[in-house]
Amino acid sequence: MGSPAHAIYSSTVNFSLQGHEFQTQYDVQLILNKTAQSLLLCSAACNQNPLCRTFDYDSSSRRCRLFEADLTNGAIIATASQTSIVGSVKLSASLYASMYNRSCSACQENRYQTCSSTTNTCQCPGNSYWNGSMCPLQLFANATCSQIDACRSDLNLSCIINSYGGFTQCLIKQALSTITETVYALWNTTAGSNSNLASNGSGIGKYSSAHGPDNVFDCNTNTKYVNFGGCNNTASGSPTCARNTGFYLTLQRGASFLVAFRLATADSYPQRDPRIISIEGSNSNFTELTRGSSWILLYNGSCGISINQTRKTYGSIQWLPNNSAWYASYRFLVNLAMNNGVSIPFIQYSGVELLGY
Ligand SMILES: [Ca+2]
Repeated sequence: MGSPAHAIYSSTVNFSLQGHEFQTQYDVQLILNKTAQSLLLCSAACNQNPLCRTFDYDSSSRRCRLFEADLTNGAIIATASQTSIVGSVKLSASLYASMYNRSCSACQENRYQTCSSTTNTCQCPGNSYWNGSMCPLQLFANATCSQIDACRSDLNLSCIINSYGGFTQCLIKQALSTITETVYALWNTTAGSNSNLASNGSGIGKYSSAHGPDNVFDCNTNTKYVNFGGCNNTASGSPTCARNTGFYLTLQRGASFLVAFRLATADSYPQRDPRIISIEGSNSNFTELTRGSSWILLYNGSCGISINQTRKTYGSIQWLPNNSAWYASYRFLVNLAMNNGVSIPFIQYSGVELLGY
């Protein structure tokens, strides 16, 4: 065999002692489970699949299993069958160095790197990442990671700074709220200012008794949150009714890393939809959450709802710029509605989805 970097679909394999099989940490890492007539054919099947890093073969049952895992997230274990053996594809930096990021001709018919059709360069194969010298396997949920692409992107995992900021972890983006959050309604409140709690009823400083803040996180666009804010005429309203209203909550799941959000419209007039909103975060004690100084501004801008958007549907996802901190509490305020000078009696929305880690 010539220089490994130029070898065509070749690999070197280390074999275990007889009486061993391979055990993956994650079931998804089993690529193939079939029968093969010989160890050589099973070994060849692994070699031909760039994802295969380990295989095991039992010459009695002829079971041939190919795995994406290696010894970083799998183990060679003893088994009752003395005819079972494990093969591990031998990997070293020299196999990767001569081709990474080069034109695809450098990795043609090579199992260690694949040609990216978008950049026409040699890149790490699926579920692995370039760490500067090799293509180690991407990591699974909660694993410690040190670079942005080190986590299994096919499982929606990203490498995120954890709540202590000391190391990073592979985490999955998800909705941060549950349907049983306790939500406090606000009026006459702007980012940085003290919170004014709204009570239920009709008119100034009230939210609708029938459409309270608990409807924001109930995952149901048929229910809405209606806040009258400073509006003293709940029938005809005014052009500025319900500006600077919203809510705050302390997430039941605890400190979370908010990266994006989206809002859903309610059932009636689109002029009553929110347009510009602010989001602040806090780790202060519950009793301090009414103080403006407890809150740190994370977002101020479009809420993602479009003009005359279809009723009871979500607007586009809005991303927070450069949020790098974890907060347990979030304050959400609507600064401006869609009314554009038209009188409205209140501001309404059917849901807010907070997305993060
Ligand atoms: Ca709702």
